[in-house]
Amino acid sequence: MKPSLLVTRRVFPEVLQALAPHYELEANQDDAIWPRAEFVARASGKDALFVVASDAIDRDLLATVPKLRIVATGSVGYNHVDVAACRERGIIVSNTPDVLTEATADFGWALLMATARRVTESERWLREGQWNRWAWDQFLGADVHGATLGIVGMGRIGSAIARRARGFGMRLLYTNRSPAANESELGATRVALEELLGQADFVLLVLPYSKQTHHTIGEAELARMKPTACLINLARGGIVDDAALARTLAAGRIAAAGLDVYENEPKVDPALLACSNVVLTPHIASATRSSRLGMAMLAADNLIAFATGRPLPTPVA
Ligand code: 8YV
Repeated sequence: MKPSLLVTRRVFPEVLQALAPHYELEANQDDAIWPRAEFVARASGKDALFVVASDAIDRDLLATVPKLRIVATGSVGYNHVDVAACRERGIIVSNTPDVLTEATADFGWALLMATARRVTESERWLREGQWNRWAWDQFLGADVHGATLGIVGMGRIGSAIARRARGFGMRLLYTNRSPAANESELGATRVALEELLGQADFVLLVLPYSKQTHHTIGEAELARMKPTACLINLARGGIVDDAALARTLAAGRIAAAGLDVYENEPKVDPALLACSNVVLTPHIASATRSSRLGMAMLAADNLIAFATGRPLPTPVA
Protein backbone atom coordinates (compact mmCIF):
# COMPACT_ATOMS: atom_id res chain seq x y z
CA MET A 1 0.00 0.00 0.00
CA LYS A 2 1.25 3.46 -0.90
CA PRO A 3 1.82 5.97 1.93
CA SER A 4 -0.65 8.88 2.17
CA LEU A 5 0.35 12.46 1.40
CA LEU A 6 -1.41 15.78 1.93
CA VAL A 7 -0.36 18.61 -0.43
CA THR A 8 -1.58 21.79 1.23
CA ARG A 9 -1.41 24.22 -1.72
CA ARG A 10 -2.15 24.04 -5.45
CA VAL A 11 1.08 23.03 -7.12
CA PHE A 12 2.34 22.60 -10.70
CA PRO A 13 0.67 19.55 -12.35
CA GLU A 14 4.02 17.94 -13.23
CA VAL A 15 4.84 17.86 -9.52
CA LEU A 16 1.65 15.97 -8.67
CA GLN A 17 2.35 13.63 -11.62
CA ALA A 18 5.80 12.86 -10.20
CA LEU A 19 4.32 12.13 -6.77
CA ALA A 20 1.32 10.07 -7.91
CA PRO A 21 3.12 6.72 -8.44
CA HIS A 22 4.49 6.87 -4.90
CA TYR A 23 1.67 8.29 -2.76
CA GLU A 24 -2.09 8.21 -2.14
CA LEU A 25 -2.53 11.91 -2.81
CA GLU A 26 -4.88 14.41 -1.24
CA ALA A 27 -4.07 17.70 -2.91
CA ASN A 28 -5.55 21.16 -2.49
CA GLN A 29 -6.36 21.45 -6.22
CA ASP A 30 -8.32 24.71 -6.13
CA ASP A 31 -5.97 26.44 -3.64
CA ALA A 32 -8.77 26.88 -1.10
CA ILE A 33 -7.69 28.52 2.16
CA TRP A 34 -8.15 25.82 4.81
CA PRO A 35 -8.92 27.11 8.28
CA ARG A 36 -6.53 25.58 10.81
CA ALA A 37 -9.13 23.04 12.03
CA GLU A 38 -9.65 21.80 8.49
CA PHE A 39 -5.90 21.54 7.88
CA VAL A 40 -5.53 19.53 11.11
CA ALA A 41 -8.42 17.24 10.15
CA ARG A 42 -6.99 16.62 6.67
CA ALA A 43 -3.47 16.06 8.02
CA SER A 44 -4.57 13.48 10.59
CA GLY A 45 -3.89 9.97 9.39
CA LYS A 46 -1.36 11.09 6.76
CA ASP A 47 2.15 9.64 6.49
CA ALA A 48 3.55 12.68 4.69
CA LEU A 49 2.89 16.41 4.39
CA PHE A 50 3.95 18.74 1.55
CA VAL A 51 3.57 22.19 3.09
CA VAL A 52 4.52 25.83 2.50
CA ALA A 53 5.81 28.53 4.80
CA SER A 54 2.35 29.60 5.95
CA ASP A 55 1.51 26.12 7.34
CA ALA A 56 2.56 25.97 11.00
CA ILE A 57 3.80 22.49 11.92
CA ASP A 58 3.90 22.83 15.68
CA ARG A 59 3.52 20.52 18.69
CA ASP A 60 -0.29 20.92 18.68
CA LEU A 61 -0.47 19.66 15.10
CA LEU A 62 2.06 16.89 15.67
CA ALA A 63 -0.03 15.57 18.58
CA THR A 64 -2.88 14.92 16.12
CA VAL A 65 -0.86 13.13 13.39
CA PRO A 66 0.58 9.95 14.97
CA LYS A 67 1.36 8.31 11.60
CA LEU A 68 3.31 11.26 10.20
CA ARG A 69 6.87 10.39 9.06
CA ILE A 70 7.95 13.24 6.79
CA VAL A 71 7.29 16.97 6.38
CA ALA A 72 8.58 18.43 3.10
CA THR A 73 8.34 22.21 2.99
CA GLY A 74 8.44 24.01 -0.35
CA SER A 75 10.63 26.76 1.04
CA VAL A 76 14.21 27.28 2.10
CA GLY A 77 13.06 28.80 5.41
CA TYR A 78 11.66 26.30 7.88
CA ASN A 79 10.92 28.43 10.93
CA HIS A 80 7.25 27.35 10.59
CA VAL A 81 8.22 23.74 11.36
CA ASP A 82 9.11 22.74 14.91
CA VAL A 83 12.10 20.65 13.81
CA ALA A 84 13.03 19.60 17.37
CA ALA A 85 9.50 18.31 18.02
CA CYS A 86 9.55 16.46 14.67
CA ARG A 87 12.90 14.89 15.53
CA GLU A 88 11.58 13.68 18.91
CA ARG A 89 8.85 11.84 17.02
CA GLY A 90 11.16 10.46 14.34
CA ILE A 91 9.65 12.70 11.65
CA ILE A 92 12.06 13.82 8.91
CA VAL A 93 11.93 17.41 7.65
CA SER A 94 13.20 18.63 4.28
CA ASN A 95 13.43 22.11 2.73
CA THR A 96 14.41 23.57 -0.68
CA PRO A 97 17.79 25.34 -0.56
CA ASP A 98 19.81 26.53 -3.59
CA VAL A 99 17.13 26.26 -6.30
CA LEU A 100 15.74 29.68 -5.37
CA THR A 101 19.00 31.49 -4.56
CA GLU A 102 19.61 33.35 -7.82
CA ALA A 103 15.96 34.32 -8.45
CA THR A 104 15.67 35.60 -4.87
CA ALA A 105 18.93 37.57 -5.21
CA ASP A 106 17.61 39.13 -8.45
CA PHE A 107 14.48 40.18 -6.59
CA GLY A 108 16.54 41.66 -3.77
CA TRP A 109 17.92 44.05 -6.34
CA ALA A 110 14.50 44.73 -7.86
CA LEU A 111 13.21 45.72 -4.44
CA LEU A 112 16.30 47.73 -3.56
CA MET A 113 16.24 49.65 -6.85
CA ALA A 114 12.49 50.27 -6.70
CA THR A 115 12.88 51.59 -3.16
CA ALA A 116 15.92 53.74 -3.89
CA ARG A 117 14.43 55.30 -7.02
CA ARG A 118 10.81 55.54 -5.83
CA VAL A 119 9.51 53.46 -8.74
CA THR A 120 6.14 52.40 -7.31
CA GLU A 121 5.48 55.69 -5.54
CA SER A 122 6.01 57.71 -8.73
CA GLU A 123 3.98 55.23 -10.80
CA ARG A 124 1.03 55.55 -8.40
CA TRP A 125 1.24 59.35 -8.72
CA LEU A 126 1.37 59.15 -12.53
CA ARG A 127 -1.63 56.77 -12.67
CA GLU A 128 -3.56 59.18 -10.45
CA GLY A 129 -3.15 61.75 -13.26
CA GLN A 130 -0.98 64.07 -11.18
CA TRP A 131 1.84 64.42 -13.72
CA ASN A 132 1.32 67.76 -15.46
CA ARG A 133 4.91 68.98 -15.82
CA TRP A 134 8.50 67.83 -15.57
CA ALA A 135 10.38 69.31 -12.62
CA TRP A 136 14.02 69.31 -11.51
CA ASP A 137 13.27 67.93 -8.09
CA GLN A 138 10.53 65.44 -8.94
CA PHE A 139 10.88 62.14 -7.05
CA LEU A 140 14.54 62.57 -6.23
CA GLY A 141 15.84 59.21 -5.04
CA ALA A 142 19.00 57.71 -3.62
CA ASP A 143 22.13 56.85 -5.62
CA VAL A 144 22.73 53.10 -5.68
CA HIS A 145 26.08 53.14 -7.49
CA GLY A 146 28.95 53.85 -5.15
CA ALA A 147 26.75 53.60 -2.05
CA THR A 148 27.36 51.37 0.99
CA LEU A 149 25.32 48.18 1.08
CA GLY A 150 24.92 46.41 4.43
CA ILE A 151 23.82 42.80 4.17
CA VAL A 152 22.49 41.28 7.40
CA GLY A 153 22.97 37.50 7.03
CA MET A 154 25.63 36.40 4.53
CA GLY A 155 24.28 32.96 3.59
CA ARG A 156 23.66 31.67 0.09
CA ILE A 157 21.20 34.42 -0.86
CA GLY A 158 23.23 37.16 0.86
CA SER A 159 26.33 36.10 -1.08
CA ALA A 160 24.43 36.05 -4.39
CA ILE A 161 23.20 39.59 -3.69
CA ALA A 162 26.72 40.67 -2.73
CA ARG A 163 28.17 39.34 -6.01
CA ARG A 164 25.74 41.53 -7.93
CA ALA A 165 26.73 44.61 -5.85
CA ARG A 166 30.17 44.68 -7.42
CA GLY A 167 28.68 45.84 -10.72
CA PHE A 168 27.35 48.92 -8.92
CA GLY A 169 30.75 49.71 -7.44
CA MET A 170 29.35 49.54 -3.93
CA ARG A 171 31.14 49.32 -0.61
CA LEU A 172 30.00 46.14 1.06
CA LEU A 173 29.50 45.51 4.79
CA TYR A 174 27.87 42.44 6.31
CA THR A 175 26.99 40.74 9.55
CA ASN A 176 26.99 37.00 10.03
CA ARG A 177 27.54 34.60 12.92
CA SER A 178 30.86 33.58 11.32
CA PRO A 179 33.05 35.18 8.63
CA ALA A 180 31.88 34.32 5.09
CA ALA A 181 34.32 31.99 3.30
CA ASN A 182 34.11 34.14 0.16
CA GLU A 183 34.61 37.45 2.03
CA SER A 184 37.66 38.60 0.06
CA GLU A 185 36.24 37.45 -3.29
CA LEU A 186 33.15 39.56 -2.53
CA GLY A 187 35.19 42.49 -1.23
CA ALA A 188 32.96 42.47 1.86
CA THR A 189 33.84 43.51 5.41
CA ARG A 190 32.22 41.83 8.43
CA VAL A 191 31.16 44.32 11.09
CA ALA A 192 28.85 44.42 14.12
CA LEU A 193 25.18 45.14 13.40
CA GLU A 194 25.40 48.55 15.15
CA GLU A 195 28.24 49.61 12.85
CA LEU A 196 26.48 48.33 9.75
CA LEU A 197 23.31 50.21 10.68
CA GLY A 198 25.25 53.43 11.21
CA GLN A 199 27.14 53.25 7.93
CA ALA A 200 24.96 51.56 5.33
CA ASP A 201 22.94 53.48 2.77
CA PHE A 202 20.99 50.27 2.14
CA VAL A 203 20.36 47.73 4.91
CA LEU A 204 19.29 44.45 3.36
CA LEU A 205 17.94 41.65 5.58
CA VAL A 206 18.41 38.03 4.42
CA LEU A 207 18.83 36.13 7.67
CA PRO A 208 16.66 33.19 8.77
CA TYR A 209 13.88 33.81 11.29
CA SER A 210 14.15 32.28 14.76
CA LYS A 211 13.40 33.31 18.36
CA GLN A 212 16.91 34.81 18.39
CA THR A 213 16.38 36.91 15.25
CA HIS A 214 12.87 38.09 16.23
CA HIS A 215 12.77 41.91 15.89
CA THR A 216 16.44 42.12 14.91
CA ILE A 217 15.32 45.50 13.57
CA GLY A 218 13.19 47.41 16.07
CA GLU A 219 12.88 51.00 17.25
CA ALA A 220 16.48 51.20 18.57
CA GLU A 221 18.06 49.70 15.44
CA LEU A 222 16.00 51.93 13.13
CA ALA A 223 17.19 54.93 15.15
CA ARG A 224 20.79 53.97 14.38
CA MET A 225 20.21 54.10 10.60
CA LYS A 226 21.12 57.17 8.57
CA PRO A 227 18.13 59.45 7.85
CA THR A 228 18.90 58.96 4.14
CA ALA A 229 19.07 55.13 4.33
CA CYS A 230 16.67 52.49 2.99
CA LEU A 231 15.74 49.19 4.69
CA ILE A 232 14.97 46.11 2.55
CA ASN A 233 13.47 42.93 4.08
CA LEU A 234 13.55 39.82 1.89
CA ALA A 235 13.86 37.35 4.73
CA ARG A 236 10.86 36.79 7.02
CA GLY A 237 8.23 38.82 8.74
CA GLY A 238 9.07 39.14 12.42
CA ILE A 239 12.71 40.01 11.77
CA VAL A 240 11.47 43.60 11.55
CA ASP A 241 9.10 45.17 14.08
CA ASP A 242 6.55 46.36 11.51
CA ALA A 243 4.84 48.84 13.85
CA ALA A 244 8.18 50.48 14.75
CA LEU A 245 9.12 50.62 11.07
CA ALA A 246 5.81 52.27 10.15
CA ARG A 247 6.37 54.93 12.84
CA THR A 248 9.92 55.52 11.58
CA LEU A 249 8.81 55.84 7.96
CA ALA A 250 5.88 58.09 8.79
CA ALA A 251 8.19 60.41 10.74
CA GLY A 252 10.71 60.41 7.85
CA ARG A 253 13.46 59.17 10.19
CA ILE A 254 14.77 56.92 7.38
CA ALA A 255 14.25 57.55 3.68
CA ALA A 256 12.31 54.46 2.64
CA ALA A 257 11.76 50.73 2.97
CA GLY A 258 11.14 47.83 0.62
CA LEU A 259 9.34 44.84 2.10
CA ASP A 260 8.48 41.44 0.66
CA VAL A 261 7.58 39.83 4.01
CA TYR A 262 5.45 40.90 6.99
CA GLU A 263 4.78 39.97 10.60
CA ASN A 264 1.20 38.79 10.04
CA GLU A 265 1.17 38.04 6.34
CA PRO A 266 -0.91 37.97 4.27
CA LYS A 267 -2.20 40.80 6.47
CA VAL A 268 -0.13 43.97 6.18
CA ASP A 269 -0.07 46.50 9.03
CA PRO A 270 -2.41 49.37 7.95
CA ALA A 271 0.17 51.82 9.29
CA LEU A 272 2.63 50.54 6.68
CA LEU A 273 -0.01 50.73 3.95
CA ALA A 274 -0.49 54.38 4.87
CA CYS A 275 3.20 55.24 4.23
CA SER A 276 4.09 56.46 0.73
CA ASN A 277 7.83 55.79 1.23
CA VAL A 278 7.57 52.01 1.33
CA VAL A 279 7.53 49.52 -1.54
CA LEU A 280 5.34 46.53 -0.63
CA THR A 281 5.34 43.21 -2.48
CA PRO A 282 3.43 40.01 -1.59
CA HIS A 283 6.23 37.55 -0.66
CA ILE A 284 7.32 36.99 -4.27
CA ALA A 285 11.12 37.04 -4.01
CA SER A 286 11.42 33.45 -5.28
CA ALA A 287 8.56 33.80 -7.77
CA THR A 288 9.94 32.97 -11.19
CA ARG A 289 8.60 29.88 -12.93
CA SER A 290 11.95 28.09 -12.91
CA SER A 291 12.61 28.88 -9.26
CA ARG A 292 9.13 27.94 -7.96
CA LEU A 293 9.03 24.79 -10.12
CA GLY A 294 12.53 23.91 -8.89
CA MET A 295 11.39 24.35 -5.28
CA ALA A 296 8.24 22.27 -5.71
CA MET A 297 10.14 19.53 -7.59
CA LEU A 298 12.82 19.43 -4.91
CA ALA A 299 10.15 19.04 -2.21
CA ALA A 300 8.65 16.20 -4.32
CA ASP A 301 12.12 14.62 -4.80
CA ASN A 302 12.52 14.52 -1.03
CA LEU A 303 9.11 12.87 -0.64
CA ILE A 304 9.85 10.35 -3.40
CA ALA A 305 13.25 9.52 -1.90
CA PHE A 306 11.48 8.85 1.41
CA ALA A 307 8.83 6.65 -0.23
CA THR A 308 11.46 4.63 -2.10
CA GLY A 309 13.81 4.24 0.85
CA ARG A 310 16.58 6.47 -0.52
CA PRO A 311 18.44 9.25 1.38
CA LEU A 312 16.69 12.61 1.10
CA PRO A 313 18.43 15.13 -1.21
CA THR A 314 17.91 18.10 1.15
CA PRO A 315 16.99 17.11 4.70
CA VAL A 316 17.01 19.89 7.27
CA ALA A 317 20.16 19.37 9.35
C1 8YV B 1 8.59 30.68 -0.55
C2 8YV B 1 10.39 31.61 1.01
O1 8YV B 1 8.07 30.98 -1.79
O2 8YV B 1 11.69 29.73 0.50
C3 8YV B 1 11.31 30.50 1.37
O3 8YV B 1 11.70 30.42 2.55
O4 8YV B 1 10.18 32.50 1.77
C4 8YV B 1 9.71 31.66 -0.32
O5 8YV B 1 10.66 31.47 -1.31
C5 8YV B 1 7.47 30.73 0.41
O6 8YV B 1 7.94 30.64 1.70
C6 8YV B 1 6.48 29.60 0.14
O7 8YV B 1 6.69 28.47 0.91
